[in-house]
Amino acid sequence: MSEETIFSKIIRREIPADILYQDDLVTAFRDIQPQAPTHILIIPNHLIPTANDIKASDEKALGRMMSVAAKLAEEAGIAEDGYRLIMNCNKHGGQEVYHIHMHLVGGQPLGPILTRQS
Ligand code: DGP
Repeated sequence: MSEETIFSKIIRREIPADILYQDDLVTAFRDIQPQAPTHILIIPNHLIPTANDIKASDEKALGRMMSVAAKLAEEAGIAEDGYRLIMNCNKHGGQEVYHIHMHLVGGQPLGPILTRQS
C-alpha cells in the first residue's frame, strides 16, 4: 500500500487548492510554485506513486489527464502559441511529490527542454 501525499488531500478538498477541473478520474489545480504564467498540475484521483507504477488499468485516467490538459490549455489561451506537458519520475527526474502529476506549463517561450547536466 503506497503512502498518500498532500495531493490526496487536495483531491478530497481537505486542504485548499485552486482547483480548475475535477471529475471521477482526474483533478487539475494550479501549482503552488508556478514556473511560468500558466502552471497547472493534472493528477489521477487514485494514487499512482510514479510513472514506473502505471498499469494498463490506469490507461483511462492517463488518457483523461491528456484530454483535460488540452482543454485547460485552450481555456488558458495558450493552446495556439504552445506549451509543455511534463511528468517527472523519481530522483533523477526531479520528482518531489509521489503521486503522479502532469505539469501543464506555458504562457511564455519555455526554451530548450533540457540542458545537459555535467
Ligand atoms: P515534481 O517536482 O514534478 O514532483 O512537482 C511537484 C510540484 O507540486 C511542484 O511544482 C510544487 C507542487 N506542489 C507541491 N505541494 C503542493 C501543494 O500543496 N499545493 C499545490 N497547489 N502544489 C504543490
